[in-house]
Amino acid sequence: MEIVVNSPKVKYCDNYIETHYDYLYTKAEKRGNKIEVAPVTEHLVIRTESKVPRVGVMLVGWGGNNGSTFTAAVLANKEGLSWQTKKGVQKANWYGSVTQASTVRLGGDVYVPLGKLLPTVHPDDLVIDGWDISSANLAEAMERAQVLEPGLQQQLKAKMAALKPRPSIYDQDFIAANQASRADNIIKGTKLEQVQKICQDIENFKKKTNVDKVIILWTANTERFTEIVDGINDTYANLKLAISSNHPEISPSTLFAYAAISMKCTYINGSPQNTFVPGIIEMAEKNNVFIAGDDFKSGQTKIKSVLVDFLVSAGIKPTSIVSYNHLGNNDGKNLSAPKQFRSKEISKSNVVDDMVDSNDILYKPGEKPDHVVVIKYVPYVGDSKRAMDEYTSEIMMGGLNTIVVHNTCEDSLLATPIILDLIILAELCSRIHLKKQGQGDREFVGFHSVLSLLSYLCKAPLVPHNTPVVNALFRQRACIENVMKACLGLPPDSNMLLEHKVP
Ligand code: NAI
Ligand code: DG6
Repeated sequence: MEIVVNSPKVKYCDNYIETHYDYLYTKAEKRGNKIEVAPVTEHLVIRTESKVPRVGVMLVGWGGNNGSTFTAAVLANKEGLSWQTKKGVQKANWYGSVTQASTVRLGGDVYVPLGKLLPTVHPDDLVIDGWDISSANLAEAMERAQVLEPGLQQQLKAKMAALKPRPSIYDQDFIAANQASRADNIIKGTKLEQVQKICQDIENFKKKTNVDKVIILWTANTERFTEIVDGINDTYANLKLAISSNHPEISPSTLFAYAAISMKCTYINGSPQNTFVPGIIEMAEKNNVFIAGDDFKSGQTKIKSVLVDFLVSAGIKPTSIVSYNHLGNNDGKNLSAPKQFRSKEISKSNVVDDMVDSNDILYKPGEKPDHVVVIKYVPYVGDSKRAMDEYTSEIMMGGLNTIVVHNTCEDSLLATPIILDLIILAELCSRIHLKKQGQGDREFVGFHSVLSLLSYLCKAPLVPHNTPVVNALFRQRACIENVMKACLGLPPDSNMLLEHKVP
């Protein structure tokens, strides 16, 4: 179905859609006892390139549960596969993907798939490649992951067996020691040589497949946090020197991000570690390359960022949030090591800050709910993660409200559609350019290198320096939807429905 906007402010040109868009927002400032507020209108011209490029995706950690499940899901959907389960026949789908399986209200009761609002890459057209420290081919990786039904694995086996991860950068100091046994596919050499090899791999993939753009996404094991060291990774120039001198505090993921940016490829971090040290952020900004992350927001955190938003905006005060997880996949094994667990603990713990800070009736300055995160490795449950949360909140007159949630989530089946959305939306963002109206010949500019628009998909959203972090899920989703609507000259859905309320 085609969406055609009838408006004098929207032009469909050969190569792009152009809109003259009035961006309305409110400026508010506290001055002593007074709050000064003013509505602001910015008159923008927004151009969205309409030609969808051929996109290549290179996954770091390709042979893991997410990497193999993502690859299998792309193939299964492309080929329209179905397989027998004890409940009947199951067909491949993209449930859990906002771009493929969620809709947006245009007007009245007309809804369209979010991913169809603007021209976006079709999942079937993605070309996939990647790296892994384990040499298993993708069929072996899929079997090892124990995520997909045997009837589907069987049908995919031959195609998946032909896919083999490229050797990768392994540094025992950054992932858990318990991963050593699978590390048989490694790039040797100095850090500079390793970066050069990754750049050659990207170049080789581009040439081999003839893709127009390559997006690189880390779905490898969680690393420990990197120390931010003055003179080493604090600036782009220092990082460059530190790589040349083989400094030990530069992580494999930072080397991947460095290589990706130098090859002008968008780099997305699906794990919690601080790959994006200040030197990488500066490098991305200077090179005008997108970076996004951190850590896929899949199950427990997604619910948390809805529930706490609901409680705080209902005037109820969450005072204690306790989150237990147990899981038995290789991610859980890696996270059973203290330093890698710490990275995940940090990422999972800061996810309610913006909601708490928004309500000074409930919380004094600096006051936060107690928030505890526990993760345990229980091999038997495999990829079926169990997440148990207890939310205790103060209600009226000293009363207490306790909500307990038990969430059994097949981890990689939740993460895979998020990987797809990150790729599709990051690519779309690279085709959107804006300028203020009346700026004549002035160049259009793209979004900031730190692509905060992808916050919806990330537990610990990375945002440009000195800009707000939004964790509340529906605000994050509204951002994606409304930016896409703006590209079509359509207003955000205000939900006022005044057209039905005034006679
Ligand atoms: P996994 O352990 O099954 O896969 C990770 C893969 O990365 C393994 O095949 C491993 O050999 C490989 N690897 C490790 N270091 C590497 C390196 N330096 N270069 C290349 N490959 C490397 O884990 P899974 O379940 O696929 O998760 C991947 C990452 O995504 C983890 O960091 C996890 O914390 C994160 N994540 C997963 C979510 C989920 O719901 N599945 C949600 C949020 C984040
Ligand atoms: C333990 O929680 C393992 C983690 O890798 C999670 O499965 C993953 O980070 C998903 O977390 P969440 O909170 O988004 O469900």
